[in-house]
Amino acid sequence: MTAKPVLNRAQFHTSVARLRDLPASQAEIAFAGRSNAGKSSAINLLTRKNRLAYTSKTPGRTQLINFFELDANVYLVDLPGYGYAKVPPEIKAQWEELLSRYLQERSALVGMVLIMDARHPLTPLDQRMLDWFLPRGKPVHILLSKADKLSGNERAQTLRKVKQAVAEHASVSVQLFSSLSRMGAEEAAERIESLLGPVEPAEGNDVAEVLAAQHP
Ligand SMILES: Nc1nc2c(ncn2[C@@H]2O[C@H](COP(=O)(O)OP(=O)(O)O)[C@@H](O)[C@H]2O)c(=O)[nH]1
Ligand SMILES: [Mg+2]
Repeated sequence: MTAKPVLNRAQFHTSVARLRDLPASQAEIAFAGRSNAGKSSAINLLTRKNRLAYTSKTPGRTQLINFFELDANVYLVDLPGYGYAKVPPEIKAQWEELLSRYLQERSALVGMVLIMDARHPLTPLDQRMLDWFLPRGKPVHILLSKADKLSGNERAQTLRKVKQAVAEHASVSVQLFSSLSRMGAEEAAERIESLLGPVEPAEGNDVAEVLAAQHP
């Protein structure tokens, strides 16, 4: 059993393109979001590593699942961005297969951070990510990103609207966030660290691993 994982220990571990290449993991938290929503910027800010996740003005390039190790067998997972208009249908189909199966089946996945541009929250593809993951009953923490681009009034309205939209799901929490102004950074880091720790062995682990974790 590890101590509580800390985001600023993040180190690049591996990138995978196929589910069968996923690394062994005890617990992981996945960051998801539309291309250009500010996911890489959020990961960089929260881990306090400026170039950990690649930040780009050209959206939609990353089709890989990137693993950043926070602690032994504990990962922050950067999922491929979605919603990029110019993606061909076969790539969209691959995306759907990869993301839906990862979200529905990955036993080590303890929670999801969903990054949505506060100016365009809950797009149909964001909704699909929720539809895939919410049935598992595990926590989802929504970051309404680029909140610096909204006025104080707009921020309050957007937060209220999104909270209302997800109110029926007790496992979902929502906050305002800005990588530029660092608004909400501390709240987000605390929430994510608490989702990850103390780390319970993943269901579906080999019984030997579970016993080893309980009796090191
Ligand atoms: N104003 C503002 N711009 C941001 C913020 N976060 C990201 N951006 C910009 O939005 C663009 C996409 O950000 P990126 O982190 O690469 O998004 P990703 O595609 O979701 O990984 C970049 O030009 C960033 O500089 C933010 O909090 N505020
Ligand atoms: Mg990115």
